[in-house]
Amino acid sequence: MLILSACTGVQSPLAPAGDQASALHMLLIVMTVVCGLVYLLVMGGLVWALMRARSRRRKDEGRAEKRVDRALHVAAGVIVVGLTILITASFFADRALFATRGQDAMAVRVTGHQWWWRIEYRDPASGRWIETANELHLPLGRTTRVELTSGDVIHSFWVPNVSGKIDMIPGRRNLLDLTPRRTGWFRGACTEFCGAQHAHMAFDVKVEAPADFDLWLKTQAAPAASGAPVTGRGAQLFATKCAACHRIRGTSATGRAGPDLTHIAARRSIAAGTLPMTRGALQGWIAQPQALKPGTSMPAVPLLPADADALAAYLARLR
Ligand code: HEC
Ligand SMILES: [Cu+2]
Repeated sequence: MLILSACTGVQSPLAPAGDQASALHMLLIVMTVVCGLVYLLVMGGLVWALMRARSRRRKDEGRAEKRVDRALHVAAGVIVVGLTILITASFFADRALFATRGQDAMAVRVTGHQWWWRIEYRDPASGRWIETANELHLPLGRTTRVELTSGDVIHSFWVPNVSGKIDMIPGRRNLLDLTPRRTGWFRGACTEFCGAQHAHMAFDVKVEAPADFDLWLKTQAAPAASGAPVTGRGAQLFATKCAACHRIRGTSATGRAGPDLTHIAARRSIAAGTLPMTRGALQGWIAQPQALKPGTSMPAVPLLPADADALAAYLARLR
């Protein structure tokens, strides 16, 4: 099972790609080795004792008692040494997790919702918050401080390759520092059972070079209108049927109940990692979200197939 869980490496604490995950990985190895050795020692001792007991039964009571005494001393020694190693390793791992806490870091807010992620970046230029959803971008080698909370029930935020996990609790702000050291796509997930579609509450994580990240953030900060035509049938339908829940900056759609769709087509997946980002998947999602993710807060809006297609075509242009 361990091998299977690590074989792709996009969602695995066994393939660390960040400072915090490396510290936890080291702790995991130390704990496995120490506990493994203790286990082997205990089992070996047991087998040895059974064999001795069988070969010389009740031969010499005094010597047997002495042997038991010696074995107990060895066991006590193993426990003291083992626990000292574990405590030391856990102390240093813990320090590594909070090593960046006093430093300046990029601020990102992530809010858990049943069953998607609202993600907001602080624009370094204007100080404004830029909203997106379900996809977290991180600049390589820089520390990002994620401020976590929830809009409904308790969720938990975990990107196993980059850092440890921490709960998202309504009315509380929890902080988690992420310092990635390897570029690429990773997968994050909700790790606190939060309702029927908990398993469909994942997000994509992209670690990229700082220059690429800055470019991405600039694109995200811009309204949709600057890059894509926001007129036509799809745009009209959106304004009447979807704008109450979704925002597309640069248009009249300002709803906040669902994900910000300003640059939806630039994302890698739809509905918190449920479907890949393609025009066909968009159309399927718009036509029947309840069939793909039963219980989701997005209702099935009655639409003609041609209308769902026009909406998908419109959204697919919002890069
Ligand atoms: C009652 C509010 C509501 C209405 C109306 C609504 N949506 Fe949604 N929408 C949501 C919510 C909530 C989600 C997140 C669902 C999830 O992932 O579980 C969502 C998700 C989406 C997504 C995926 C976004 C992402 O980041 O993955 C798309 C695309 C979308 N909606 C399009 C539409 C379109 C097009 C319409 C109009 C036909 C529409 N929605 C109407 C609430 C709504
Ligand atoms: Cu959740």
